Amino acid sequence: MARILITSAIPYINGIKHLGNLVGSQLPADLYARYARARGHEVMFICATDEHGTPAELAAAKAGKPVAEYCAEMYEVQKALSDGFRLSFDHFGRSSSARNRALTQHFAARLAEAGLIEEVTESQVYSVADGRFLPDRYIEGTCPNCGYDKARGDQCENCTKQLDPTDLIEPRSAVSGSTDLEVRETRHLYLRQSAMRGKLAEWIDSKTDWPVLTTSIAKKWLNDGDGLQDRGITRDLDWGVPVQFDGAPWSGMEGKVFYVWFDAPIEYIAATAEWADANGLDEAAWRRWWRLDEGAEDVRYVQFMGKDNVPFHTLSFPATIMGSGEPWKLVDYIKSFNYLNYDGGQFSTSQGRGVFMDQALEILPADYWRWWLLSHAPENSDAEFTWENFQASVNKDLADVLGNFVSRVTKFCRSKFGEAVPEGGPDMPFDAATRDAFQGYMNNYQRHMAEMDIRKAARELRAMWALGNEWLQAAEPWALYKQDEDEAAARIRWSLNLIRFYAIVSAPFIPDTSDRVLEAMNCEDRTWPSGVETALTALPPGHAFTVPDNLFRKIADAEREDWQARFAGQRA
Ligand code: B3M
Ligand code: ZN
Repeated sequence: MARILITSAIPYINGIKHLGNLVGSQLPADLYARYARARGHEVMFICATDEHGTPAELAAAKAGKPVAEYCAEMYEVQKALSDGFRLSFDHFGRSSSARNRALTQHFAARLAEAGLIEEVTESQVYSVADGRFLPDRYIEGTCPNCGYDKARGDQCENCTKQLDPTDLIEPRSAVSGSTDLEVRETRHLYLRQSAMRGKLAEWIDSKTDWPVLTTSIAKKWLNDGDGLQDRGITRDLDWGVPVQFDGAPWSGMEGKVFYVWFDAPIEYIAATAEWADANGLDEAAWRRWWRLDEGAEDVRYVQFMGKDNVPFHTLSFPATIMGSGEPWKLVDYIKSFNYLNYDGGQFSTSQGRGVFMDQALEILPADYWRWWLLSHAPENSDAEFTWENFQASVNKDLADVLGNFVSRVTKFCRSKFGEAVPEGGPDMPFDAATRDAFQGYMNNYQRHMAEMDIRKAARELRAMWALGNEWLQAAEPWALYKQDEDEAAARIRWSLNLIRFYAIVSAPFIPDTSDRVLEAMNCEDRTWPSGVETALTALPPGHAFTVPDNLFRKIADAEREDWQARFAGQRA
């Protein structure tokens, strides 16, 4: 048994996430957490809301609410949705917590002691009407390259040219539209990441088992990008962790906050402390996951995230940890994801294009989405959600293969033998070839799950479902029943056991269905099967069960077309 610390990138507080966000970190992290627990490991699975920064402030202003109130409300909304998708976090924290404030200021103090923080004077655009400095992306104007009139100060969305705010023609505030802008000087603190280049490079080089997607991004930024330039870690904003060092001020930094990307990853640690607080546990309870000198030496730490978050997790956050000079746990493995596109384009939060977490649960239960998203996870390349593909996958894999097997077997048993596992015929399940094929799929499934090869794992699981169906088709207990009732009883007994087996091994993908099936099978023992053969004799003759309602319903063509039109854009 191992101890596994699992974190998912923490979603921004401003607004409900779409399915592309979900499959890029939280959902695969949940799959892995569930699998690790099922295999008997001690797991700490952490996520949180990322509550600081300009987007949170502006979203609150748009909603006409004080930002703290807005964040508290949106936290509840996001928490309810993660519960709805059955994301099994041990704790879902908040980056605005007192724990994170203290830890962020603690790390800042250690970095300052190590001489890794320096003061820099910058020129920045100030909006007189808004009474604030504007981050680059909140300055809009006409693109000097293509003439697009809604180009942002960091980039033109239309022609993708990278811009500086001063490049824009007729710049205006994206907050108020005001053109009363001036360039003012402001002082900020920088983290001297460049001083840690050698250490970071050595560390990344030692991670030879990381996925190519992760290391390629890390190395790109390390070697030829701007990723290791010294980085501003403070902002002229009201909302965030106040710039203090173990509670002590830094002259000239009054009224400023730490940059959201400085405090957000520290929230992984803070949320674990929040977990201890919420459960009435002491400091040692969370520190044993994070401090190498207090028990974390034997922890394996795995992070899940979308590819755009990789530089922050391979360079910036490790720089914070290493630079602190304290024995905090560094990540052992980073599983990163490409993007999920939506029906011929991209998911778009601003345009309301695609399916968002709340809408998904309004139209179908979580397991339908979990199965499709995980079995099509954007691992080696970007993936695309299409309604046709979703419909086909639900109707075939879930309804025709898994659902149908459970329904046929339990109903046939009830009608011929009653609602208990029938007795008679040979003990030995299946023929040897079927058993071996099963065991082969099972071995592959376990290997892929352990290696976080999600699509491959889904494929092996689907193969186990399909093999059961094919076998049953050929085994024909319904035809056999008239000639050889004992043999038919044996085949139904193995099939009922197979249902229980499916419920246990499929649980990381489709946990609600698994619960329903195990309840119907009257089975509380969820011990992971040690081998197919023993698993298929677990339910003895005479064991009572009930016939569950249909596990999955099919998606009709008309419904599919309806949804396709409904989610094409313009979400309210
Ligand atoms: N909130 C970006 C995102 O949701 C950011 C991740 C923080 S992880 C520490 O993609
Ligand atoms: Zn342009």
